[in-house]
Amino acid sequence: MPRSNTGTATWQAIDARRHLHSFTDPKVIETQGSRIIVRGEGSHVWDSDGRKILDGMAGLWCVNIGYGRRELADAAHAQMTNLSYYNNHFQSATPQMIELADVLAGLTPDGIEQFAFANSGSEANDTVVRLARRYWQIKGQPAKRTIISRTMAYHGSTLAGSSLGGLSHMHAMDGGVLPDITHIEHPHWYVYGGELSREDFGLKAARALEARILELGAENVAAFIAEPVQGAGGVIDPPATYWPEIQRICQQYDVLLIADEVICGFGRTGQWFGSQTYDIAPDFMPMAKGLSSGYVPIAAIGLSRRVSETLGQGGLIAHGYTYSGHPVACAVALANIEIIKAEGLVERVRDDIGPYFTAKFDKLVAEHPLVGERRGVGLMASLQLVRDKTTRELCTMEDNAAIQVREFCYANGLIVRAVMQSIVLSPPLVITRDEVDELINILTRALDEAARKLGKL
Ligand code: PXG
Repeated sequence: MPRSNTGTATWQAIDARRHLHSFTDPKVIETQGSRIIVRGEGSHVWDSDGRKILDGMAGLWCVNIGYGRRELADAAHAQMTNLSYYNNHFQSATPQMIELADVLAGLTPDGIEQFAFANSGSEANDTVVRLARRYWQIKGQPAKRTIISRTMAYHGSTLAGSSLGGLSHMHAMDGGVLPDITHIEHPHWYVYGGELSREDFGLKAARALEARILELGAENVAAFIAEPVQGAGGVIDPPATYWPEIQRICQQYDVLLIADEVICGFGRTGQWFGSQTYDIAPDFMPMAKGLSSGYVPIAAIGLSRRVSETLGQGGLIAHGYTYSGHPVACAVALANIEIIKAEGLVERVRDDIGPYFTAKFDKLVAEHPLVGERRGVGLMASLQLVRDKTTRELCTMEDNAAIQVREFCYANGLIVRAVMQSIVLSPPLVITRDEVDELINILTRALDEAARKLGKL
């Protein structure tokens, strides 16, 4: 197709015929057409009709420094011109991967000593599964293979990633979950807490891990994997009691702890990593997205001292990808981290724009008849849509409120996600106060409209 052949209708027609989308029903593309995004700057993107849209999701939770930063383009250009590719297989390395590993060691919690590289969060989690099982083999306990995860978790879309995830529609897509992966309940107090206090429910949810370990036998359990705050499952931040209890259980039963930082990493929660926000000491820290602010694909996996020392004693690591530690991706990630540091974006989320954003959401919970709960921390947030605030009765799929809100927002220049009956937001960390006001304004109008349709306003 000639490149000059542009225009929304033409793109949509070719797209419908030639392109199988991710996480989309092809029939929707056929009947409604795709949304073609052509440009981005700061916290906004533009579509192929020239419409300016505030991106409340930072792409897919990843464009932490905002769109269109020249520094990253310059870093990629310089690296491609000097050394466009080399790998880390068979004893090789490039200065960029070495420097990035060293910089990451300075940002991650104490005890994270070494880094492996991959190209996506899914690949990072596949890598973790292989390395965790390898760890126990080297330790002489090859039966420790099972990975325990949680319902509503998202850990990727590869075979291991989708199995680690706890989303039933993903399991249904290809007929199930890989062997030696199992799920416990996730800690969503508002829905599952019943009469328990948030704190008591946090302990109960964590103790589901202990029960599952005892059921399987600790001698068969390799690791527990969890996002510090569940992201794609609807931004579910756990009660304060949850993580300390999980940590105790993992220690007591000698189960490796995997903190999936793919969304939480690089400032999203107001610290460099979610593990710092929740005082978690993981053995594996897969990270991606904000590592390059989505400018290029790259992922890394932080390894604790005991993991890196054990793997160091076990001979050949028979694992790796052609593009593990790609020098262009590493150079871009380094430039991205430079910007996050220079502009104090982590502190900005913690002390300034995060609290500003949260206060606006709290106001909606207090005042809006459709909003029952605010969840999240830093700049990842969600609003639970409810039929009844006092009984915590949720909106149903038939109410269709979340999708209505999402569609109203898009039609009025704002991208949000609808997850079950929640509205999810994860804007760029550079979003300004004026842009937060714009976001809240459109979102409030969308909520009003949905509430009117349900007869609640
Ligand atoms: N772990 C977590 C916690 C994630 O959020 C992945 C792993 C996989 O990363 P890759 O790079 O392989 O996509 C993710 C990705 C959504 C949505 O619907 C979320 C993600 C990806 C696509 C859609 O919110 N998260």
